[in-house]
Amino acid sequence: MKVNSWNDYDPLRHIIVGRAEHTCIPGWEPALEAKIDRGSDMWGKWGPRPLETVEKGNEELDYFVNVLESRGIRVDRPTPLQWNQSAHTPDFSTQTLFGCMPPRDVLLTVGSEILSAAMMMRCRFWEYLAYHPLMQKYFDEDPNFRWEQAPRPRLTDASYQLDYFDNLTQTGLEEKARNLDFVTNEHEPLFDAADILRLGKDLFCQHGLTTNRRAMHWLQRHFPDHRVHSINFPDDPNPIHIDATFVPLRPGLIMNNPVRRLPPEQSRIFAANGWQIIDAAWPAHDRAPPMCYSSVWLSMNVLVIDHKTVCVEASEVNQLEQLDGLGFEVIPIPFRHAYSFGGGLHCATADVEREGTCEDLFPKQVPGTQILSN
Ligand code: DAV
Repeated sequence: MKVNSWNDYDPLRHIIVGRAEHTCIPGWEPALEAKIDRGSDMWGKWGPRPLETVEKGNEELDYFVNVLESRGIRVDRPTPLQWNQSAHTPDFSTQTLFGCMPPRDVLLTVGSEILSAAMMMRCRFWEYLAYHPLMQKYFDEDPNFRWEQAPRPRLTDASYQLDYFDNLTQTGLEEKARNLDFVTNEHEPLFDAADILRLGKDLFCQHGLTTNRRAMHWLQRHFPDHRVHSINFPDDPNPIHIDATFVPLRPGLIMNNPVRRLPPEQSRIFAANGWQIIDAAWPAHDRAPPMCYSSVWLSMNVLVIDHKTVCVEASEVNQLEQLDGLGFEVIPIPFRHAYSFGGGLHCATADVEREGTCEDLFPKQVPGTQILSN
């Protein structure tokens, strides 16, 4: 086996798929309202998710695994901890942990390296432990595998704006987000791996409430041969992860969420290098499933298997049709029950191996996005 993945579309050989066992709705912590707002059916609840929802989520995850394996892709699964336990560090305590679905949030694969992210939710601080048995195995089997960990954040109250949500209206939230003013601040490097779009030598990071600029500077020093970019989608009031917003489909083609467009000055680098940005299809559903943290735009959270094949949630008929029209073989995967655990088909996975090498896909650099220059 070999750890090697430089993007989200080269032919997939080996992947990790999450598991739903013991998953908890987190108790109160400073940034909780960013994940569970006051209108959510999870507001005020915390603790283990109902067993029947865990079973349904796992059935869909297992079906997804079978489809991937039937295509010759090797699939590994994490080892869930008992997430329904309190946890402590010298700096904070939590009532519960979270889960190991979705792996995409915590594991960032760049070439032969898998890096555990410095996540901003306290309940997710120990989540990387569910992947340790796999990391140990990869370390033993692949002499070139780099098993890495970003600086563990302290996540004291100083990392958050504790009054951020006080009397905050929807318009107020939209305005703050447009001004890049989020519940997390720049006190220490914080990032979720799912905010980082890997395109060969260039890493495009979404600046939002799960990833700050200090993390991008850390990533730039950690990956000195890459170019780290900061991008943002000003119309998204709740920027959590780039993979329901800006999704590469194959070399030269990206789909963008039509209600969260990349501003023109930030899209110049894509145009200058011959990349086309198209609007994603409209979601088939007008609301997310029960007890779900994410928006209806999980419709575009697809898993690309190679330049011609893509997995799409089975009921997302508009997205299926759009990708079919673009020449893809589309594999429908029922996944609405799994959504509630923290995301769609891309979120539910983390790359171990794809074919291909580190390509320079953006030889013409355009001022504006590179973290070192702004
Ligand atoms: O639109 O709720 C979900 C992304 C999950 N990784 C959204 C973003």
